[in-house]
Amino acid sequence: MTGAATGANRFVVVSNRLPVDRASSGEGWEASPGGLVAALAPVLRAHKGCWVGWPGEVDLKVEPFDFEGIDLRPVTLDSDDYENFYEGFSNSSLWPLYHDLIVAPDYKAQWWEAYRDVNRRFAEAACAAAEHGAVVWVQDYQLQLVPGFLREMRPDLTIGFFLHIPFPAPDLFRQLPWREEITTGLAGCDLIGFQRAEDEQNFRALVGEGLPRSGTFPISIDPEAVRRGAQGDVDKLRAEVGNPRTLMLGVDRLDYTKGILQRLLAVERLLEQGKLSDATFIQLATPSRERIDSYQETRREVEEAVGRINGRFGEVGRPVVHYIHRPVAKQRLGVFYSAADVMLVTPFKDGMNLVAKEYVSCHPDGSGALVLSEFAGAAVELKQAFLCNPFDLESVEEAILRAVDGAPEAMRQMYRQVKDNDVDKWAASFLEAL
Ligand code: ADQ
Repeated sequence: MTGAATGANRFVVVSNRLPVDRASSGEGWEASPGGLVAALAPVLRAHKGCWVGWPGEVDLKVEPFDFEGIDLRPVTLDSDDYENFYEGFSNSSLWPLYHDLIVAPDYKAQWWEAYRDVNRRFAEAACAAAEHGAVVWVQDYQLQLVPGFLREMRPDLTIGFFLHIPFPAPDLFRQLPWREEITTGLAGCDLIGFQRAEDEQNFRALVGEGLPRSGTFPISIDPEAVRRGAQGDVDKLRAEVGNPRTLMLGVDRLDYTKGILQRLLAVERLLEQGKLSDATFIQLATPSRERIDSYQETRREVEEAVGRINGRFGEVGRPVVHYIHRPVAKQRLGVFYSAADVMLVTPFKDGMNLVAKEYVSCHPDGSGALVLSEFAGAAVELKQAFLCNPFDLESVEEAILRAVDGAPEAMRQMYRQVKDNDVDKWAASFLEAL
């Protein structure tokens, strides 16, 4: 299938979502919050680059357009694609499998076929954008077949792939009925990047040495940008929740991998035992993948626990848990991070977890404390956190109790870590290796 259309761009990023959302006014587009755009925008502008991805609304057909100097190439997904490729194979087969079966994956041939078709369309769109000899950087688990298709269609390209989520142990991966097709698809790239050395080892155990080359490139954030958002009124927020001695915070997509229920249960047990006094917990949980059963189940469990804990331990006008199930504006997140004495990041499994790094970046002065699951990729770099095992509630309780007293030196060390290893450095090191 060589001879596919050749475009005019020297650098092409391909990801499931374009880095823009429809403006809230309904007119035009606005940058979607996220470090990936911030990290790649300068490279894209400097190298006449473009971005291929889905604009985020089903059936939306949009012509390529320029957004702040970046050429965006929309790929249309219809409602069948959304159901089978996105909700189905990507998020009901691959997502649970790659997160070590926290819920059981479903494997359906119809989903797989949609995944293959949609991946082919993304590859075609990338080909149409890429000039001869261009560099194409494909992102994440939704697009693992794209490198293989690109290699077939356009042997002239240099192809990179980065996996944002964990790569499972070989024995788990082998469950996948289309395991050969996935590894063959990935093997189409020149360089594959992982968040942790363990993910890379899991992949190597399947494909052996040789091609493609691989590496570990832990993703990061732009700490300055997160802190700029922290300018709002921290004292006001604390006053709004009754000026507790300890303000605890959780910030997640509402996803079963994130261990939101487990941290609520740990807090509940501490309250039961009278070990946590004058503490308030704010949980921000942005809605996610809401049509999938396991997500609905997780939401029910979380909301039941919030209600129960407030019923048992709250007072009129003074709940113990404040729970927001709506997206919170990025600028406002910094205020929450800055105000929180203890940040609870307790995923069962997480590729990296940028929330942990965002929190640390709002505490350069050593204030605050981070409770962090040892199963988050971030635990490799943020070693000074209060590490815990979310499968063992006692370990979460202990970590919370220790965190209540603060950890100035640990916070300062982690701040330096994040500052010295920001998202620019991540992108630059991957692209240099490529
Ligand atoms: P996610 O699973 O989405 O990302 P995470 O890394 O924490 O998880 O990134 C979430 C982003 O969304 C953060 O920038 C955060 O600020 C924002 N966010 C989360 N909850 C929010 C809320 N309630 N309101 C507003 N904003 C919220 C996947 C992988 C991760 C990996 C990243 C990047 O699962 O392991 O770190 O990609 O590679």
